[in-house]
Amino acid sequence: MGYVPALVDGTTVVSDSYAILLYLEEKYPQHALLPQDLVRKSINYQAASIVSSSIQPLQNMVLVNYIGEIVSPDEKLPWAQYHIGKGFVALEILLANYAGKYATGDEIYLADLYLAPQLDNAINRFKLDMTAFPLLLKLNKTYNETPSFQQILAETQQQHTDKSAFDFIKLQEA
Ligand SMILES: N[C@@H](CCC(=O)N[C@@H](CS)C(=O)NCC(=O)O)C(=O)O
Repeated sequence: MGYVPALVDGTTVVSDSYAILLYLEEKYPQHALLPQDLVRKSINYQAASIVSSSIQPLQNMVLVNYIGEIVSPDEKLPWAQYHIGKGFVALEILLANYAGKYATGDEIYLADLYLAPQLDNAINRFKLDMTAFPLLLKLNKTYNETPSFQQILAETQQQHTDKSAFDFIKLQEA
Protein backbone atom coordinates (compact mmCIF):
# COMPACT_ATOMS: atom_id res chain seq x y z
CA MET A 1 0.00 0.00 0.00
CA GLY A 2 3.02 2.24 0.22
CA TYR A 3 2.47 2.88 3.91
CA VAL A 4 4.94 2.97 6.76
CA PRO A 5 6.02 1.25 8.92
CA ALA A 6 7.84 -1.68 7.36
CA LEU A 7 10.42 -3.81 9.14
CA VAL A 8 13.45 -5.08 7.26
CA ASP A 9 15.13 -7.96 9.09
CA GLY A 10 17.84 -9.41 6.90
CA THR A 11 16.05 -10.66 3.81
CA THR A 12 12.65 -10.55 5.52
CA VAL A 13 10.35 -7.56 5.02
CA VAL A 14 7.28 -7.25 7.24
CA SER A 15 4.75 -4.49 6.67
CA ASP A 16 1.91 -3.23 8.88
CA SER A 17 2.53 -2.47 12.54
CA TYR A 18 0.36 -5.35 13.82
CA ALA A 19 2.30 -7.94 11.81
CA ILE A 20 5.59 -6.29 12.75
CA LEU A 21 4.81 -6.43 16.46
CA LEU A 22 3.78 -10.10 16.29
CA TYR A 23 6.99 -10.88 14.38
CA LEU A 24 9.10 -9.07 17.00
CA GLU A 25 7.19 -10.73 19.84
CA GLU A 26 8.06 -14.19 18.53
CA LYS A 27 11.61 -13.30 17.61
CA TYR A 28 12.41 -11.63 20.96
CA PRO A 29 10.23 -13.42 23.55
CA GLN A 30 12.47 -12.14 26.36
CA HIS A 31 10.79 -8.72 25.95
CA ALA A 32 7.13 -9.76 26.24
CA LEU A 33 4.63 -7.37 24.70
CA LEU A 34 1.81 -8.75 26.82
CA PRO A 35 1.43 -9.31 30.58
CA GLN A 36 0.73 -12.81 31.90
CA ASP A 37 -2.49 -11.77 33.62
CA LEU A 38 -5.40 -12.51 31.26
CA VAL A 39 -7.44 -9.44 32.20
CA ARG A 40 -4.51 -7.05 31.72
CA LYS A 41 -3.67 -8.86 28.51
CA SER A 42 -7.20 -8.24 27.31
CA ILE A 43 -6.93 -4.53 28.23
CA ASN A 44 -3.81 -4.38 26.07
CA TYR A 45 -5.60 -6.04 23.15
CA GLN A 46 -8.52 -3.63 23.49
CA ALA A 47 -6.37 -0.49 23.69
CA ALA A 48 -4.25 -1.57 20.73
CA SER A 49 -7.34 -2.41 18.73
CA ILE A 50 -9.10 0.87 19.52
CA VAL A 51 -6.07 2.80 18.29
CA SER A 52 -5.26 0.66 15.26
CA SER A 53 -8.80 -0.02 14.04
CA SER A 54 -11.06 2.73 15.37
CA ILE A 55 -8.82 5.80 15.51
CA GLN A 56 -5.75 5.64 13.27
CA PRO A 57 -7.48 4.67 9.99
CA LEU A 58 -9.96 7.55 10.42
CA GLN A 59 -7.23 10.15 10.86
CA ASN A 60 -4.75 8.77 8.35
CA MET A 61 -3.65 11.50 5.97
CA VAL A 62 -5.02 9.58 2.97
CA LEU A 63 -8.53 9.80 4.41
CA VAL A 64 -8.17 13.28 5.94
CA ASN A 65 -6.98 14.66 2.61
CA TYR A 66 -9.86 12.90 0.86
CA ILE A 67 -12.31 14.58 3.27
CA GLY A 68 -10.63 17.87 2.42
CA GLU A 69 -11.22 17.24 -1.28
CA ILE A 70 -14.77 15.92 -1.28
CA VAL A 71 -16.17 17.98 1.61
CA SER A 72 -14.03 21.01 2.39
CA PRO A 73 -10.45 21.74 3.54
CA ASP A 74 -12.04 23.32 6.64
CA GLU A 75 -13.46 19.92 7.63
CA LYS A 76 -10.11 18.14 7.83
CA LEU A 77 -9.19 19.20 11.34
CA PRO A 78 -12.68 18.80 12.91
CA TRP A 79 -12.99 15.38 11.26
CA ALA A 80 -9.72 14.13 12.71
CA GLN A 81 -10.33 15.68 16.12
CA TYR A 82 -13.81 14.14 16.34
CA HIS A 83 -12.65 10.60 15.59
CA ILE A 84 -9.56 10.77 17.77
CA GLY A 85 -11.60 12.26 20.62
CA LYS A 86 -14.22 9.50 20.34
CA GLY A 87 -11.53 6.85 20.70
CA PHE A 88 -9.84 8.73 23.53
CA VAL A 89 -13.09 8.78 25.52
CA ALA A 90 -13.12 4.98 25.33
CA LEU A 91 -9.41 4.67 26.17
CA GLU A 92 -9.65 7.00 29.15
CA ILE A 93 -12.39 4.78 30.62
CA LEU A 94 -10.77 1.48 29.60
CA LEU A 95 -7.45 2.28 31.26
CA ALA A 96 -8.77 4.05 34.37
CA ASN A 97 -8.47 1.01 36.65
CA TYR A 98 -5.34 -0.49 35.10
CA ALA A 99 -2.88 2.32 34.41
CA GLY A 100 0.24 2.65 36.50
CA LYS A 101 3.29 4.42 35.27
CA TYR A 102 2.29 3.09 31.84
CA ALA A 103 -1.05 2.26 30.25
CA THR A 104 -1.71 -1.11 31.91
CA GLY A 105 0.67 -1.07 34.85
CA ASP A 106 4.27 -0.20 35.57
CA GLU A 107 5.74 -2.01 32.56
CA ILE A 108 5.66 -1.06 28.90
CA TYR A 109 3.31 -3.34 26.99
CA LEU A 110 1.47 -3.53 23.67
CA ALA A 111 -1.02 -0.79 24.59
CA ASP A 112 1.79 1.70 25.14
CA LEU A 113 3.29 0.98 21.73
CA TYR A 114 0.03 2.02 20.12
CA LEU A 115 -0.81 4.85 22.51
CA ALA A 116 2.49 6.75 22.38
CA PRO A 117 2.41 7.60 18.66
CA GLN A 118 -1.38 8.12 18.67
CA LEU A 119 -1.14 10.61 21.55
CA ASP A 120 1.76 12.39 19.89
CA ASN A 121 -0.25 12.61 16.69
CA ALA A 122 -3.36 13.92 18.43
CA ILE A 123 -1.51 16.56 20.43
CA ASN A 124 1.18 17.74 18.05
CA ARG A 125 -0.35 17.26 14.65
CA PHE A 126 -4.07 17.57 15.23
CA LYS A 127 -3.96 19.96 18.22
CA LEU A 128 -6.65 18.01 20.09
CA ASP A 129 -7.88 19.63 23.31
CA MET A 130 -6.80 17.06 25.92
CA THR A 131 -8.69 18.63 28.85
CA ALA A 132 -11.11 15.71 29.03
CA PHE A 133 -8.32 13.12 28.99
CA PRO A 134 -6.14 13.60 32.10
CA LEU A 135 -4.97 9.98 32.19
CA LEU A 136 -3.96 9.97 28.54
CA LEU A 137 -2.21 13.31 29.03
CA LYS A 138 -0.27 11.85 31.95
CA LEU A 139 0.72 8.82 29.86
CA ASN A 140 1.85 11.12 27.06
CA LYS A 141 4.10 12.96 29.53
CA THR A 142 5.54 9.65 30.71
CA TYR A 143 6.26 8.52 27.13
CA ASN A 144 8.02 11.80 26.44
CA GLU A 145 10.18 11.21 29.51
CA THR A 146 10.95 7.55 28.73
CA PRO A 147 14.22 7.16 26.74
CA SER A 148 12.99 4.23 24.64
CA PHE A 149 10.10 6.35 23.34
CA GLN A 150 11.98 9.64 23.09
CA GLN A 151 13.97 8.93 19.95
CA ILE A 152 11.10 7.56 17.89
CA LEU A 153 8.72 10.33 19.00
CA ALA A 154 11.30 12.97 18.08
CA GLU A 155 11.71 11.37 14.66
CA THR A 156 7.95 11.30 14.16
CA GLN A 157 7.58 14.94 15.16
CA GLN A 158 10.32 15.86 12.71
CA GLN A 159 8.45 14.00 9.97
CA HIS A 160 5.30 15.98 10.77
CA THR A 161 7.06 19.18 9.83
CA ASP A 162 9.41 17.88 7.12
CA LYS A 163 7.49 15.57 4.81
CA SER A 164 5.20 17.00 2.17
CA ALA A 165 2.78 14.12 2.80
CA PHE A 166 2.47 15.38 6.36
CA ASP A 167 1.63 19.00 5.60
CA PHE A 168 -1.41 19.15 7.82
CA ILE A 169 -0.03 21.51 10.43
CA LYS A 170 1.37 23.83 7.82
CA LEU A 171 -2.03 23.88 6.14
CA GLN A 172 -3.75 24.84 9.38
CA GLU A 173 -1.25 27.56 10.16
CA ALA A 174 -1.37 29.08 6.67
N1 LIG B 1 -2.45 -0.56 9.21
C1 LIG B 1 -1.21 0.12 8.96
C2 LIG B 1 -1.47 1.59 8.74
C3 LIG B 1 -0.24 2.27 8.22
C4 LIG B 1 -0.46 3.74 7.97
O1 LIG B 1 -1.58 4.25 7.96
N2 LIG B 1 0.64 4.46 7.77
C5 LIG B 1 0.58 5.88 7.51
C6 LIG B 1 1.42 6.64 8.50
S1 LIG B 1 0.91 6.35 10.14
C7 LIG B 1 1.16 6.18 6.15
O2 LIG B 1 2.07 5.51 5.72
N3 LIG B 1 0.67 7.21 5.50
C8 LIG B 1 1.24 7.65 4.27
C9 LIG B 1 0.26 8.33 3.44
O3 LIG B 1 -0.83 8.60 3.94
O4 LIG B 1 0.57 8.61 2.29
C10 LIG B 1 -0.25 -0.10 10.14
O5 LIG B 1 -0.72 -0.21 11.27
O6 LIG B 1 0.96 -0.18 9.92
